[in-house]
Amino acid sequence: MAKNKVHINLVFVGHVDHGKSTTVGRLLYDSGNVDEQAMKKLKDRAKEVGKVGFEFAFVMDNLKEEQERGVTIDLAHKKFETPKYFFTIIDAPGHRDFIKNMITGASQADAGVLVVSANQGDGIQAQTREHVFLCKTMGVQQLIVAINKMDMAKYDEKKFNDLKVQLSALLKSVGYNPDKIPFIPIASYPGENVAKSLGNMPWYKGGTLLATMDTLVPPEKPTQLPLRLPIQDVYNITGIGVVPVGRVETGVMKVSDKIIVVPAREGKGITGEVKSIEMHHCPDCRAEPSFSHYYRLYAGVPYSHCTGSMPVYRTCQETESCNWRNIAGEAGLYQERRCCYCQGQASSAIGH
Ligand SMILES: Nc1nc2c(ncn2[C@@H]2O[C@H](COP(=O)(O)OP(=O)(O)O)[C@@H](O)[C@H]2O)c(=O)[nH]1
Ligand SMILES: [Mg+2]
Repeated sequence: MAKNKVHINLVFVGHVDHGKSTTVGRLLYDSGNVDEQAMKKLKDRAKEVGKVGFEFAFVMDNLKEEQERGVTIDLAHKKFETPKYFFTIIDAPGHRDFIKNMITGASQADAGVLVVSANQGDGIQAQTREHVFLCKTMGVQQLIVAINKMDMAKYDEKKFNDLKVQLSALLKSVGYNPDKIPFIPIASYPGENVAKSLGNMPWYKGGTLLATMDTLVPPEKPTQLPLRLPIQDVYNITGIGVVPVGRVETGVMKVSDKIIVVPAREGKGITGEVKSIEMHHCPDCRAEPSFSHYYRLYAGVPYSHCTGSMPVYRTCQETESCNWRNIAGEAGLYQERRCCYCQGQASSAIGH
């Protein structure tokens, strides 16, 4: 990865079928991150499973079930570079059945792109509302709104402006300042305004989605604070050992650091050592805040001490740094993001 560029985790959210995966796929394709050959294969695959038009979505929707159903189920992460930043793009599922995965995605993100379809009868839907609420709850500080499927709305300026007014009211109601949020009319299937402008909306004077991503403000990096690392998932890999996965929220973690995983099985914490760190499957020697969960830490800590059944919902046993409160939501209890890591993941790691 580009070490000289600031890293931003960017989650794509919004109601199912409004075009999140297609937008991400188009962004990757138009910027040269997916080659012609791979795109052709995805197009053939879409045809084969009776999902013509889903080829861009399939860039992110890799699971067999996702492709057959034409719906994102799990989170997908892709690295992506703009002239200014190094992004980890997180494609979240919009379907209400997979809201748990969307919450995990939002909890990893510094910024979000809310995708809303301008097609007749679409606009603000249940998961548009819910995702805006959850982004705010999970601490996603900045949003970009992409009003998609403008081709189906005949690239109509009025349609765009009407939706912008409605969305501004929704964003304001959960605590975002709509005046600071860029609204971009796009059509990701035909490729309008995602990475390139095709000239279908001469009334729109702003930048493409790609250009707007570079106007995001880099997240703060609280590296001076003690290490706090939410364990999002834990793998037990034969020949390697226990591999917790998570994102550093505060502090810095380096190879050979002694860490404590808390609360662990008995609630007393357990010590271990960082053997190696990885992000996007590349070895790294240092993990800092804002790096997404793709790095791995190999610690001498038994698997059973790291595992938590439901990452986002479990109760924190470390009270010292966790001043969190519960927020009731539709799918159960959502907790404020800064606490998710001390509890949800069963453990946080404290550097010494
Ligand atoms: N006409 C048109 N169709 C689109 C556009 N964006 C997405 N779609 C279609 O909408 C459907 C759902 O897209 P998908 O990316 O899977 O939506 P997601 O559930 O939000 O990820 C697919 O058939 C896409 O081809 C667009 O800008 N224009
Ligand atoms: Mg999708």
